[in-house]
Amino acid sequence: MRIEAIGGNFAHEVKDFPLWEPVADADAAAIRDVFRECGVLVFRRQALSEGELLTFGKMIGEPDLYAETGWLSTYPEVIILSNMRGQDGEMLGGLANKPLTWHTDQSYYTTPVTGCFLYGVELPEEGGSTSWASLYRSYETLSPELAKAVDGAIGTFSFAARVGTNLKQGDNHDRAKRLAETPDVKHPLVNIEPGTGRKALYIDPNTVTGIDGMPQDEADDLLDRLLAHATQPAHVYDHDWGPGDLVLWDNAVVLHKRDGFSEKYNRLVKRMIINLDPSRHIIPPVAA
Ligand SMILES: O=C(O)CCC(=O)C(=O)O
Repeated sequence: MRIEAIGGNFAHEVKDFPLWEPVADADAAAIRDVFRECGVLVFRRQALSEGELLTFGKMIGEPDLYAETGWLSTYPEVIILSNMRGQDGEMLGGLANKPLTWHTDQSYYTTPVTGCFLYGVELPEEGGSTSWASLYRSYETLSPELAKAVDGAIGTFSFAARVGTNLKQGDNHDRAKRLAETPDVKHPLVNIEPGTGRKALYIDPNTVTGIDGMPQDEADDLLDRLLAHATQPAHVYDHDWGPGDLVLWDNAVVLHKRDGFSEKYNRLVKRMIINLDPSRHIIPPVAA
């Protein structure tokens, strides 16, 4: 096994490592260590059953269940993202072919499940790439002025803002229930990794609606500047998917986005969320 930074980027690739074979404890520990430091790990050209995906998830942390009950696959921990329909005409999974702008998952929960991976099964010829931006690098390269503005700042993270509160006719009961069950939550905009003391920015465009004690126009301006800084090319890894690629990331220390793709192509990826060890990873805390 070799673990290398991809093109000098923050993301790393684990090479020559078939995940369908039993993983030695020392290799598993090395993988967890690099993942903890860099936040995005790539394994290319794997051929994994859902049972093997679950075994991989358990090597990283504790796989968890999704709120989106309509996107489930065979194993309850595995969901499908796809624009394809099954033989019954129903969508096979979620998110279809639309572009997804920069975001981080579950920031609107009091205790986000931060580990996540995608496993590519069928990919479009064009489009559908996924990108990740390092929030460690972003914090470490902030100008003194931005660092001063963000250190100690508390943001409001809103599920309602993220999904839109206007329920339309045809929206299912699950969506109304989730909106009712998910009030706004406050998290610090800078979090500290418990083991190393390293700091990471924590922002989520379209979800952070304000900053405590700051007028709305100033907060909006600060959030825009932080996003522009965080997503500049030097902080971003773009993944051009091939079948069998597995990309693991930590939502507490990276943002991600996806390019849209034409409806004429099929795309199917499998996804799992994983609780990471809170003594070794940032779990965004609730701010008072
Ligand atoms: O489909 C992708 O590549 C990314 C999906 C995504 O952004 C998400 O599931 O949060």
